[in-house]
Amino acid sequence: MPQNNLSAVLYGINDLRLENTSIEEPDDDEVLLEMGCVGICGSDVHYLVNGRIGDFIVKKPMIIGHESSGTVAKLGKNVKNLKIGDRVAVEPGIPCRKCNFCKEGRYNLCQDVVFCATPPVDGALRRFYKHAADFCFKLPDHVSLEEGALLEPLNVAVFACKRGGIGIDSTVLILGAGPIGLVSLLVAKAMGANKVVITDLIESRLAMAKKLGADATYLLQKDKSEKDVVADIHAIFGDAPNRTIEASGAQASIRLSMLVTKPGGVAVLVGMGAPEVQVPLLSALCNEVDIRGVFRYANSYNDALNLVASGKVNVKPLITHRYKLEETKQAFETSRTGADGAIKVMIHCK
Ligand code: NAD
Ligand code: 572
Ligand code: ZN
Repeated sequence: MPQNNLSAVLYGINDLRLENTSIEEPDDDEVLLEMGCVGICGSDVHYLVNGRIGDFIVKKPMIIGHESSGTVAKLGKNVKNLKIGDRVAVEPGIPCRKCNFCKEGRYNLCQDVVFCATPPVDGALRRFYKHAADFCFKLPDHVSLEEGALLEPLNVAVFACKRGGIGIDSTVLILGAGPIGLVSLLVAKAMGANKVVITDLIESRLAMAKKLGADATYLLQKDKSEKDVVADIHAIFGDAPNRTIEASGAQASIRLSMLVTKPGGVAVLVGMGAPEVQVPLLSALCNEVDIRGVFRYANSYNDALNLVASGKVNVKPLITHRYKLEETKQAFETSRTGADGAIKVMIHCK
């Protein structure tokens, strides 16, 4: 096995370095992976630009990347579910497995989760990376390593749509057409939603949404009143949407999710922006609009993989840019600036 373990190490604000790190030995229940693909997530860029997200601060060098896939290179002695050469998608958060949240299956709420590239935990953007074998999902031959990496954001969407109870009677508004809004669109359609409409401030993002199958798009204009925006969206649906997925984190959009959703409907909050926002809570209360938060995902990797493997969801068009591991800095620059209509930037580690 080659000894090179080129890794993308974040030292602090705007200080991302490519350097060799040691190849770790897998523990008994782990596998060593030769990494295939790592997608860049908005949170990776946020750590690079700001050195922190809320209380999670990059205080010591941290390997970045949590949307990943790879090929099994070595097996820990207890591993039964995988063999050398298997290609896998990596579920990046390992919960404690012991607390009540874990035991109840709501392991995304585990307070002791170890999540790739959330400080101080190292991530997966390197040539070799070890991971718990039961958080690796074997990819069928016809599912690529790129698709394997994209299963991570796809899981956020699967979980959000499940939280929203989306089905054939759903009329769905998605607020924000970034990667998370776009995968939510794909999953809502795959789960049978009757109509899916998506909004953004950026025309090119809506163009991608159209390409991915949105029934309609709505370009938000910042100077339009909230009341007029609600009326416009109701006109597009011919009614109010009974499900809304907020995927921008912007206050204006979180407010809209509560105002625009049909009485008795559900507003699913995925976007994370400011820790405190002003919202029309009384309106949500009086209209019995259920507000449901989403924190990452739990028990959804198999569902996300099945959606891709069955062809019900095609995530490939989301990838707008591809780079080699050696080009990581350029890859982050493309993702940060959104240059050239960048949506999902994918890094190939081999
Ligand atoms: P992104 O920044 O690429 O996309 C957000 C999109 O929202 C952009 O296209 C932007 O133009 C658009 N937008 C901004 N203001 C808007 C407004 N007022 N109305 C409509 N659209 C608006 O981010 P992303 O990677 O797609 O992630 C979306 C959000 O989801 C982020 O806040 C991210 O932190 C969050 N997120 C949360 C979880 C979770 O577990 N809850 C997981 C992943 C991502
Ligand atoms: O794919 C997982 C993921 N989670 C995001 C953002 C992007 N990608 N979250 C937003 C930030 N939070 S956090 O709680 N945190 C930094 C741990 O503020 C996690 C979920
Ligand atoms: Zn992410």
